[in-house]
Amino acid sequence: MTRSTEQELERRAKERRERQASRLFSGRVDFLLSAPQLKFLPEPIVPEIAFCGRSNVGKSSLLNALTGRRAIARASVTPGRTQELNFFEVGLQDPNIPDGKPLFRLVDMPGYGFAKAPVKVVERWKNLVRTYLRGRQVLARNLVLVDSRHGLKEVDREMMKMLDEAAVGYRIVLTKTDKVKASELERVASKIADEARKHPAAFPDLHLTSSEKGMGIEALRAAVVADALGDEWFSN
Ligand SMILES: Nc1nc2c(ncn2[C@@H]2O[C@H](COP(=O)(O)OP(=O)(O)OP(=O)(O)O)[C@@H](O)[C@H]2O)c(=O)[nH]1
Ligand SMILES: [Mg+2]
Repeated sequence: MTRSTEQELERRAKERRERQASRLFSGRVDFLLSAPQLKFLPEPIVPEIAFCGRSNVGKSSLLNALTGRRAIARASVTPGRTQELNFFEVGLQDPNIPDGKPLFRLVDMPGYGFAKAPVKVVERWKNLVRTYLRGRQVLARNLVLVDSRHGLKEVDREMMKMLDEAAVGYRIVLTKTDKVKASELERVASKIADEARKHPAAFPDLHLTSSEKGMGIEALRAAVVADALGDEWFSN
């Protein structure tokens, strides 16, 4: 097989996975519950994928973009709006049972690093997030969102360190790429990739996304489905 045929086959396989993942996200997606405290977490019965990142980085917007819903996760103009762990259910294990178990869940986490929040509130979030991330058996993957205009901040590094320690693998997702010039994006991305290589639990490849323009969304859908359900889920 020539190299170009091989590349062509790879490209088609990638597109097929993206189509299958997009079809899954265009099916059932439901808000399950909001957990302001640990005791309100749902039963850990299916894999979960968590979305972490600084306040206002675009977690809720990315969740809306992935699920193709305009406002399933409230996207806010007021930073610090998401103060609970919000759970969303995707897919159905048995299509004949409409209110049956989902295939997996997405978890919208409270944003960190919001300067105006009172210390007590910040401590409470930190504790909630830390305990969830360290102790959740069904947590399959984290997405650490980073604003492509700002790059990594100290709070992001703290979060990455905590995930390294908890040995929870994470993907770094650059958000709002529509807001920066291509050259600037390249510079920021390569700097973050260099730093990611030093973090044992970080994936080496970054995801470049724009919830606004839809960039990188299909590829991220395929990655999320693979993380939650394994490569076996994709049929040939
Ligand atoms: N231009 C652009 N704006 C975006 C994008 N994603 C999010 N935003 C904007 O950024 C702001 C914050 O987005 P959210 O999705 O609410 O951010 P969040 O991380 O959920 O914020 P908290 O819940 O407060 O932690 C909103 O005004 C969004 O419209 C994007 O891809 N491009
Ligand atoms: Mg939010």
